[in-house]
Amino acid sequence: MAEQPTIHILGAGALGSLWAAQLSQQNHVILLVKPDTVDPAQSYRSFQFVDQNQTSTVTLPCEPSISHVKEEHLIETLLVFTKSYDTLNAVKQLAPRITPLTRIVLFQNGMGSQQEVTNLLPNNPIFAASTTEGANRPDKSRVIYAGKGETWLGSIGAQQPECELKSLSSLLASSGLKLTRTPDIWEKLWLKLAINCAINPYTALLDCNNGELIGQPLFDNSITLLCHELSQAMKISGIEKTADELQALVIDVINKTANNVSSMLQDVRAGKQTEIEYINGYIESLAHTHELSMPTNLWLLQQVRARY
Ligand code: KPL
Repeated sequence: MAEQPTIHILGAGALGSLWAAQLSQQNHVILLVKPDTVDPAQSYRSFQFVDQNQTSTVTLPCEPSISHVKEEHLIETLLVFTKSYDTLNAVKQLAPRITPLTRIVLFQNGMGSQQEVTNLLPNNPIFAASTTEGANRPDKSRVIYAGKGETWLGSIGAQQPECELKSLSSLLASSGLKLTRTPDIWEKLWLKLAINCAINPYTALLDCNNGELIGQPLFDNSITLLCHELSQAMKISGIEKTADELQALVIDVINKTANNVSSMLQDVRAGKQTEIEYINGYIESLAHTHELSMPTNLWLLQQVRARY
């Protein structure tokens, strides 16, 4: 029997655990976890995986996410689900196990962490994924697959032959999750970024679900201005979307995710650091570099910085 491919997963939060559970049905999946949580005598992790009304127990081997010595076990495929602000350091800490052939897939929200990793490892095959899969982790022992979505995958690192992307996408598709290859992953990342810029900070400041934004004066009075700024930022980055198109997209996502608590509001409520610097913060750094003024975005950024 052919040996199963090995996939390492860094960042076993809700989304990382969803992919780990799904991929482990046909692959050898190893979780990379904080070293102080790996017991050398019992290096396995278990969690309950709830998919619709079915609950199963998933048990996976784990290894420390920090490596000081050149390991025998080099990493072939690394899926990274850490928060955007942790990603660069998390990848650096695995450096002794990463070779120029290690392929890395980044699932981060926002923008900036992708460039940080491609700058760190300019010769590696690096890919980014943009996903609408919904999962949550009410506690460490339970992962709930809350809403089926879709994932787009594309290359962002050193130029790769098309067969590399094909082979990676068939490996990831063995999860059973819906996966689409795209030659234009940056555009997908940018659209997701714009949506996150236009929903997440408002929900954090107003402490409300996505669907409750419409009708709030703060949102209603500034969303058009913000969409103009976001359209300008996208144009600088080579992506043409009018402010009207962006605003229609934002309203559509708000309606489709009306009952969602945005990831930023979830972080705020859990007392965790938010990803604001990789969302509205990225837009502000672009505005700064190009000597442009994007006052609505800057105001949202400053308010979130000041409050959380
Ligand atoms: O991606 C999201 C997030 O919460 O980060 C949206 C699209 C806003 C859905 O909640």
